[in-house]
Amino acid sequence: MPIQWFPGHMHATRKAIAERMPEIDVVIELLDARLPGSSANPLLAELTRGKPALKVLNKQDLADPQQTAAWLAHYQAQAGTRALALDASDTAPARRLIAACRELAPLRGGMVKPMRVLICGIPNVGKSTLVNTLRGGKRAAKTGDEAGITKVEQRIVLADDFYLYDTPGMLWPRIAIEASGYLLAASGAVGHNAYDDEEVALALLVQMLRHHADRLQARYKLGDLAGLNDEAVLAEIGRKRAPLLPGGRPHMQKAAEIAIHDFRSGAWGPVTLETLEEFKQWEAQAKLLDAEREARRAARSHKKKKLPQRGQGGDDGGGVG
Ligand SMILES: Nc1nc2c(ncn2[C@@H]2O[C@H](COP(=O)(O)OP(=O)(O)OP(=O)(O)O)[C@@H](O)[C@H]2O)c(=O)[nH]1
Ligand SMILES: [Mg+2]
Repeated sequence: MPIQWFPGHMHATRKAIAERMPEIDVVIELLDARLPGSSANPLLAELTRGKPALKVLNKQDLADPQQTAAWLAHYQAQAGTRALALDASDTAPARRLIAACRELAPLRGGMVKPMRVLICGIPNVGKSTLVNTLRGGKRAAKTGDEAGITKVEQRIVLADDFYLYDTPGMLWPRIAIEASGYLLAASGAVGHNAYDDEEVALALLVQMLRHHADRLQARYKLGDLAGLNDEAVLAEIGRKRAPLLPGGRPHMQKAAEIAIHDFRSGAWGPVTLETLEEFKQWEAQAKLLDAEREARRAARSHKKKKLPQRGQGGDDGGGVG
């Protein structure tokens, strides 16, 4: 089942960001470098349109450097946008963001016109970690490895003329690309009650088999990969890493939890789950499906309009004698 998660606190965040935008000079959107397309929030794109933008591919330490370079080039090419990759807990590179903000909004600065920077992105992507790093390691914002740690917008004063706004993680009301929903869940951006571990682990393994099959092979000592699909790999993980069920069957739920945990913790080594070309295809497919759905909806409502309405005269069957 496609994953959708847009609970009440995200409605509130959407409203809070919309209200804050008029006074924001630069928007820093954090993306997950392991899923640089799926973690880009279209709702944030809409809310922040027209503002100078800095795209940060965060968790670069967990991502494939070659893929990160390709995705950076893609985002750099967008108008009014700069992109860089980071490990949010690494101080020196994080501080480059401050210089980048000043370049993007050169007219801001000084006590009269302080720089106001909004930090936004999907849940669990590392926004608050980055804020703390920029504060020189002082824990200004609470962080944690689950979605929804930051509950309300928080203003952090970096310097007298430089303010940061840390915002709660936000997704969007309808995730049209099914694969993206699964990868977002795998990354920890989705509340646990909104997805099924096995479905997420299988989607994760599909992408791993496409792009980093050798890592799975090494981690789980899989032997020959030829002919192994996602389900077979998950079963193997279950056989190797979890107690077997009665009858010697692999425990697929446990295997799924192990796969997701290993991905999140970086136990597979640096991996990127989607290429730019692949993500563009997903987008095009989703658009097509949306257009088909819309056409069906229009046809249904057209048919409904043409059907004679009971009791409204003009037809044979509607009236009561
Ligand atoms: N490996 C790695 N882990 C990171 C990085 N940045 C953040 N994390 C971890 O990711 C988890 C989430 O970090 P937070 O800073 O709480 O994320 P957030 O975006 O503020 O999350 P919400 O407030 O829930 O939206 C924490 O366990 C961090 O330690 C990074 O660059 N690399
Ligand atoms: Mg946070």
